[in-house]
Amino acid sequence: MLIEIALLFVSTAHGAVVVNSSVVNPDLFRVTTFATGLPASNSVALAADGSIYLAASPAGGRILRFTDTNADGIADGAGTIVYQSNAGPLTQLRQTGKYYAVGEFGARRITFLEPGAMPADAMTPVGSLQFSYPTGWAHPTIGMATRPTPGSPGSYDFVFNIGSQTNATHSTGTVTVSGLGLGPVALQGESLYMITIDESGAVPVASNLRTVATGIRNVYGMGFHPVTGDLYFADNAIDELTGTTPTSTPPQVDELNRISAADVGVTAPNFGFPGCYVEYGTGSVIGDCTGVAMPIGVFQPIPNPPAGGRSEGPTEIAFAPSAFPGGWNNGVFVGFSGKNGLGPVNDENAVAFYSLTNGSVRHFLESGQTGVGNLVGVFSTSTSLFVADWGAGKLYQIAVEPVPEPGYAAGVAALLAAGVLISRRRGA
Ligand SMILES: [Ca+2]
Ligand SMILES: [Ca+2]
Ligand SMILES: [Ca+2]
Repeated sequence: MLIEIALLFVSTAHGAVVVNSSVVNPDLFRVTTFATGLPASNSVALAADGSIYLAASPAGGRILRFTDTNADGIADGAGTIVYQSNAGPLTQLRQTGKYYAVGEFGARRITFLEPGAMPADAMTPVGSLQFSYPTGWAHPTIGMATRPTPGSPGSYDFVFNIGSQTNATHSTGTVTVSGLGLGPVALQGESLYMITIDESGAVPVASNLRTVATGIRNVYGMGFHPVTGDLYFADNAIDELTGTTPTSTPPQVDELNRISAADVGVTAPNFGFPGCYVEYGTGSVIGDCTGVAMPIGVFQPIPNPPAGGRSEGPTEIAFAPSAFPGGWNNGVFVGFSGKNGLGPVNDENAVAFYSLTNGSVRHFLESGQTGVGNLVGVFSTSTSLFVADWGAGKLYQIAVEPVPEPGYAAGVAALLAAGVLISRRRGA
C-alpha cells in the first residue's frame, strides 16, 4: 500500500503534461517529466550510447547530456554540459553522420559539432554555415534534416530552409550563406535548399548546393521518413494581416507537406506561398493554385472545450515510434509553439498527429494545459516521444506502456520480491 501511494505520488509529481484522453487511451502511455529547470528547452538528439542530448538556452545556449539508468522516464541528474554556446538561443539539434548540427540563432549560423570519445565528453565545433540576412527579415529561423547521400558512403545530404522575408508577400532580398567550403552564395527566400556534406576528412566539406522546394513560408520542422525516404516538412502559415489578438485567427492554416524520395533535390516543387493556400477554419483553397504542390495535411482547430483545441505555429516534427500502439505508430507528430506563455493562456500549443494511414489529424497532447508552455521540440526513438517545452523549460518523455526497457522489469521484480502486489501501476 505504501509503495502504491509512493508510485502515484511520483506519477503526479512528474506528470506535468497529459495525453489527450478524448482521443488517446492514457493507459497505453507512460508520461513523465524527464528533466526540468532548463529554460528554452528546444531540441533532442540521441548520443552514441542511447543517452539524451538536449539543446537548451539557460545562458547563451548549451547542449546537455542526460542518462536514465533505471529507465523510469526521469533523468538521473541535472545533466552534463557538453557544449556551451555564446550565440544562443539554440534552435535545433540534429545528428548528421558523425557530427551534430546545432542552430545558433544569435549568430545566424548552423555549427557542426564533433562529439568526444565518450557521450559525456565535450563536443568540438568543426565548422559552421553562416547566414547573412537583410535587416528585418521576418523568418530567419533555420531548421534542418539529414539523410545519408544515396550511393555515397561517408556523405550526408543536409536540407535547410530560407524563410520568407515578410508575412504574406514575396521576398525581394536575398540571403547569403558561406562556410564548410561553400560560397558566399546568394539564396532566395521561401525556399528549401540541400547540400552534400563529405565527412571523410578531418572537417566537414559542403558541395552541390541545390534547391529542394520553393513557395514555402517559414519551415522549421522537417525530416526524412525512416522507411520511405520521403521528405516531410511543416510550414508555419501566414499570420493575421491586421494584428494578432488572443482570439484572432489567421488567414492560412498551418501545413504538413511532402516531397517524395525520388524528387528530393531533383525537382523543386512550388508549395504556393504567398499566392495559394488553404484557408484557416474553412478549408477553402484560396488563390491561384495552378502547378502548386498542395499540403498533405493541415492543422485546423479541433474544438475540445474547455482546454484549447487550437494549434498554431508548427515547430519540429517527429515520425511515430514504431512501438507505439496502433493508431499512433504510423504518422507524424508535430509540435506547436502557440502563443507566448504557459497554458491555459497559451491555448495553441498542442502536439498534433498526422496519420499516414488515413490522413486524419488529432491532438495527441491538447493545447492549453495548465503550466505547459511552447512544445517546440519533438523527437522519437522506437519506443518514446520526447517533447521539449521551451516556455516551461522542461523535457517530457512519452513512452509506450508497459515500458519495454529492462529497468521496468527489474523494478517490478524487486517489488514482487518485496511482497508487494500492484494491481494498477498507473492511472488508478
Ligand atoms: Ca531515472
Ligand atoms: Ca503563423
Ligand atoms: Ca503551401
